[in-house]
Amino acid sequence: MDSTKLKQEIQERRRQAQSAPSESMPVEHNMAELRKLQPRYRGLEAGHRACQGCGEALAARLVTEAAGPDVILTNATGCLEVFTTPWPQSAWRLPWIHSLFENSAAIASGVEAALKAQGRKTKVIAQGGDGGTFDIGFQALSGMLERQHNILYVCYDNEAYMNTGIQRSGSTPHAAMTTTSPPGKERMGKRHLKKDLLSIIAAHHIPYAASASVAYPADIRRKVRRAVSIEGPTFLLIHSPCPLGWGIDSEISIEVARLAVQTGLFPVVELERGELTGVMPIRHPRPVADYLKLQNRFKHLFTDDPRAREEREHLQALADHNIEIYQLKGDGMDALDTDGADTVRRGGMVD
Ligand SMILES: Cc1ncc(C[n+]2csc(CCOP(=O)(O)OP(=O)(O)O)c2C)c(N)n1
Ligand code: SF4
Repeated sequence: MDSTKLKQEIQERRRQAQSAPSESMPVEHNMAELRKLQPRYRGLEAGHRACQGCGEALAARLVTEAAGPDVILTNATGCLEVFTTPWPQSAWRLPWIHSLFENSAAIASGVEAALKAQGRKTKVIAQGGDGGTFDIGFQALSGMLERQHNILYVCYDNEAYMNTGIQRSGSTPHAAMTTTSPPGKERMGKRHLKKDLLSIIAAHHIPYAASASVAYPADIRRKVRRAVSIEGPTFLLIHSPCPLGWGIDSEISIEVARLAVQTGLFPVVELERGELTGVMPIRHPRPVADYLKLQNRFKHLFTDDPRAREEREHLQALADHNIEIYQLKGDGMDALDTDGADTVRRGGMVD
């Protein structure tokens, strides 16, 4: 499907969704009823400075909403820190501590040890972007997991170092264009593969590690609640589109995130003590080209260059491989598969 057609399909779906009567929303606007549908608690307030359509901003709001107020956050530097805390302002409604790029997990470990010594049950959440997690903060993260600290680590994965100008990271997908992996004579975007971080994390035998996507908010909330209820180290990798770095319109950010899951390029899975225990099944797998075509970072894969087709086939093979190894293909209708899960009613306390 070409990208114009796909955009039209997305707009048509949105139009239908807006005109369809919803069981969960009263037809006449009753404010008391509407308030009941709102999240009970917000850890990240509106009015921060993220770009429109920023996946990271939405993901962080969902995480803090689900984790609840008795939480202390640490935050590796990166976009999330910069757009929420331009001194002297802060969009956080929780105790929140800045860390260096490389040591969010180390600071969280110290906070958790201090809370333990005081006999307090406050949960610690460490946060970082993919640069701060896959690459630069990985040593501190591995230590935190190995020492079994009672911490949830959340990685907001937008697949490049966005805050400093879109440099490639260990998480950038193969063939993507970034400012440090430009396509040209020598190569078609990033040469290397996206690091399989979740498997590396799972190899620490921690109680719970999972992936999620901003396209599926109820799934994120469920996984956060699960993770914070566990005593011990847990890890959540949230696929979070960056309109600026991916070269997409802000308004299709969520649709693009959903396509990453529906193509198999970003598998949504759960692992307990290293064993695969859950997946979000894909009801109708989509070709990777539907996902790639919407993004400028892959536009060189749709030229006459013979390497372009080869790279597209390579990416399709990677998606097919994910579908096979995680057994992602759904057998039929499933309320929690890639077509059903995002229709779960919105609002912090009702899923
Ligand atoms: C040791 C170190 N190297 C580099 C930097 C500069 N730096 C700050 S934020 C950042 C990029 C952050 O990327 P990522 O973690 O992926 O988060 P994003 O901004 O994409 O959300 C870099 C390179 C730094 N602060 N410290
Ligand atoms: S550059 Fe990307 S990650 Fe950073 S605030 Fe904008 S959309 Fe979000």
